[in-house]
Amino acid sequence: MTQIVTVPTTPFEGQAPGTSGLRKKVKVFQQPGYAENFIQSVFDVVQPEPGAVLVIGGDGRFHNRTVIQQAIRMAAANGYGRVIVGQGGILSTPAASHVIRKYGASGGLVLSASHNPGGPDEDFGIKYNIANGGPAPESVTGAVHGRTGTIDRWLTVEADDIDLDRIGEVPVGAAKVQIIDPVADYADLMEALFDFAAIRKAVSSGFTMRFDAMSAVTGPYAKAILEGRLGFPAGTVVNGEPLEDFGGHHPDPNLIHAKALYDLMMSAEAPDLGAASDGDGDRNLIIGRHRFITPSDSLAMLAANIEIAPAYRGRLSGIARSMPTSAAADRVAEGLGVPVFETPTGWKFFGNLLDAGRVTICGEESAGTGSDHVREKDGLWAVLLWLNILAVRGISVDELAREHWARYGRNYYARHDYEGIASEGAKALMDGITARLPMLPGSRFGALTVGQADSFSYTDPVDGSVSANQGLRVLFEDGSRIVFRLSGTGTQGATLRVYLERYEPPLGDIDADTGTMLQPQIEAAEAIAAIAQHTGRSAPDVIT
Ligand code: VG1
Ligand code: CO
Repeated sequence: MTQIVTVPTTPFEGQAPGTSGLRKKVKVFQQPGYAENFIQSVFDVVQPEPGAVLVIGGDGRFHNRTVIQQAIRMAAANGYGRVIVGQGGILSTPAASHVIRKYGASGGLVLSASHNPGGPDEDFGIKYNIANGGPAPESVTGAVHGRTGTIDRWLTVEADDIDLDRIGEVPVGAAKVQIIDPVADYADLMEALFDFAAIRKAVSSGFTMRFDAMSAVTGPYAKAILEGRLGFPAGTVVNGEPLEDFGGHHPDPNLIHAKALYDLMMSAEAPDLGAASDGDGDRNLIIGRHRFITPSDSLAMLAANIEIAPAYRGRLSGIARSMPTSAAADRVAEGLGVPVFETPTGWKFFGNLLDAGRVTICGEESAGTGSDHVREKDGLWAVLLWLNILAVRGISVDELAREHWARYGRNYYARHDYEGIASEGAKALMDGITARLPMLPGSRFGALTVGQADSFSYTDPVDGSVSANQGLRVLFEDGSRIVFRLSGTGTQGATLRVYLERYEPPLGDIDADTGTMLQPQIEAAEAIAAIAQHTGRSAPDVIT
């Protein structure tokens, strides 16, 4: 009988999971007992059945291995019978979701701060996923946060660190710890979903791509699938070695942090497809030769064509998007006669809809797309679906986009981020808009007249749970809109996100410059929110 060790502790302030788990600076996580308190709070809330299976993996960032070793001992002390860990402590977020589902685990710990930078002075994070493979819903994260406020002990066993790099099984306390190949199960799943033969044929006929793994977790996955199984030449995947500090970059696949890829795709040497993924492998960036596809458009275009992929033939049941995501997908849903759901930001809100079979594909404007194959967004999945569609249809990304807009019209879309602003200023800005909401309908801003203004509240159609205060919406009579939200993933100060959208019908101006098209909404946002005054910034830090 292994001795279970009870370690006394006291609560830490602020262990509230945000949009996607608890994210803090590494230095915060390095305080003795900090990670342990949070992990124990999770175990206290979910109360695993004796012998339950737990999956642990992360994006390989700095501090990953330290927390994994500790989490393994704690899992053993808390009654888990088997702990499945990705080799090297690696599991991309979608791969972790798949492994949880495939092996019937009761849940998993995903160690990641996603697109946030890594290293001793940067960010770390812990997220708990439930048995369906998806992020824990608010009922669980709320209870975990509550528990972190009263916790007075955590449990562990006396055991040495194990070799995370050797595949196989080792005992820790009374638990069996299984180190698995982090890529194989996921690669098999992808091969079961898509027409790899068609993609291979396109590759051998000269289809070219570049995949930028941004020195983050998708490198090994992309190499195994794109170069290994699909036959793209070696070197197609760049920055393919996961690094603890992502090479000092932000592993955020947008036009700022993946600028080298963007520049290539706009140049004369551009391959057919350019793609990238984020720190933990759940986001995707899609750029065709001379054609950037916004994530909102990507969701709509993938939904419109998803039935080309073998695993989705004849079974698109519905589409879900987060509220700030553009309504481009709604037009596809309308065209195809399937329902569309509008959820709050964060993948946890898609779980019930996916479990109930009410939607097949979902997405967010923040470069996240996914389907019912797992319960997380999935970067490589989106890239492979694009490849499958392009290979079968034999058209370019640009042609597909133009054809799509000519049929459905185009939702011009941009997100303006004001990062690391003072929390008081951010709060004052949001409070100011909230106070004005009842007066806004009927107000004019340039040529725009407000039709409706509210704070978005979501009632889950499956379990009836209500999530209020999920962003402030200003909807104009011409169908355009502005959404204001504060980020729930940042680790310093506050980040304001301003989402801007305007629709052009098929016969309208569908090939214009996005910034120009959104100028009236940008001016209205400033007039409504006094952004410059509250943030002290005259322009956004990042436009995506
Ligand atoms: C951001 C995105 C949101 C996404 C979340 C987690 O949240 O806006 O759409 O689900 O990150 O993505 P926020 O609260 O900062 O706006 V990931 O790839 O960081 O796990
Ligand atoms: Co991510």
